[in-house]
Amino acid sequence: MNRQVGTVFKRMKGFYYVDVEGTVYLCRIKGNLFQDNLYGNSVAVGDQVEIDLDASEDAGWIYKILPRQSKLSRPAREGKVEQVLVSNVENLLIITSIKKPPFRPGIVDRFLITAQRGGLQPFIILNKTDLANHQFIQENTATYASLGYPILETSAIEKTGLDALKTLLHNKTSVLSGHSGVGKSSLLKALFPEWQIKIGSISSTSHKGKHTTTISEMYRLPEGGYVVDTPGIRELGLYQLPPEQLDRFFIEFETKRDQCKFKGCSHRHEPGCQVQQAVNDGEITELRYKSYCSIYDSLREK
Ligand SMILES: Nc1nc2c(ncn2[C@@H]2O[C@H](COP(=O)(O)OP(=O)(O)OP(=O)(O)O)[C@@H](O)[C@H]2O)c(=O)[nH]1
Ligand SMILES: [Mg+2]
Ligand SMILES: [Zn+2]
Repeated sequence: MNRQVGTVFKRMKGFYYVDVEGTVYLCRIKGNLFQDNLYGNSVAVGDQVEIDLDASEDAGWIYKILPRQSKLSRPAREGKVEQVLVSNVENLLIITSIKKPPFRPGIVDRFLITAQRGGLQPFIILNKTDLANHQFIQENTATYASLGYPILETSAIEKTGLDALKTLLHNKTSVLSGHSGVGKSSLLKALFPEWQIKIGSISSTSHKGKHTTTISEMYRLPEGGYVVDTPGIRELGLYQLPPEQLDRFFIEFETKRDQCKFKGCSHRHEPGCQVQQAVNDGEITELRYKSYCSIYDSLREK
């Protein structure tokens, strides 16, 4: 038997494409790999896997996933299982657009939480800056900039911000994620025009994307590093996050949350809440507080 270790860079039609030092093997999963965990995780793009090669030596079987260093994940099957979208990447590029589709802070906050839980370094990429003026862009990004999250403004159409994006990707493994139609694939195509990447269009009525990218795929960067393009996501659930732990993921709550009058304060209705006080004082933005409340409610419903 010929055993090898490789990286999953694509999954298509039941096959996992595993790269072993530059050679690609089409692999299937050994039937008993997930037997203890029937609804459990599957193999994700980015996974390091051990494979057995067939006698033909161009195909094989995945029989083990090596421990993951990081993961971008969300709940699946009504919250019962964790679905790992991509593993073993260092950077999470949260791709957003300023217009068409509009900037949605709620999903950015969910990505920031997911990055922290999964061991990823988050970057907020604001694309389609050609569609808005400077002031409008500022208004939408000020909160995140003031919290210290790195924000990069780009336009795949006008080719601005691309050098900085390239620098960010250089010699790292990164994943691009976000709603459909924000321009994830367009940004990669603008950087690497020779890559075979499909670009979609935007609905003229809803301004939503059309889910053009349908599978996650990892690409090797010509000057070092890897990047994963992913399908647009509609929403990002938070896997098994107890609502009372949510406040830990809002960095501006950090110095306030232990000063509340009641231990285990939900920062919603309790008197003597220092988080609510900070919102009233303008130290915590309404935007982030509203986002906290809406995520808190969604976690309680679960
Ligand atoms: N005006 C403008 N349009 C852009 C920009 N970047 C992308 N687009 C357009 O947005 C549409 C969607 O682009 P895609 O790159 O397919 O978006 P995506 O995020 O990969 O979408 P999914 O694969 O569906 O998740 C296309 O019509 C692009 O031409 C930009 O910077 N400015
Ligand atoms: Mg795409
Ligand atoms: Zn409180």
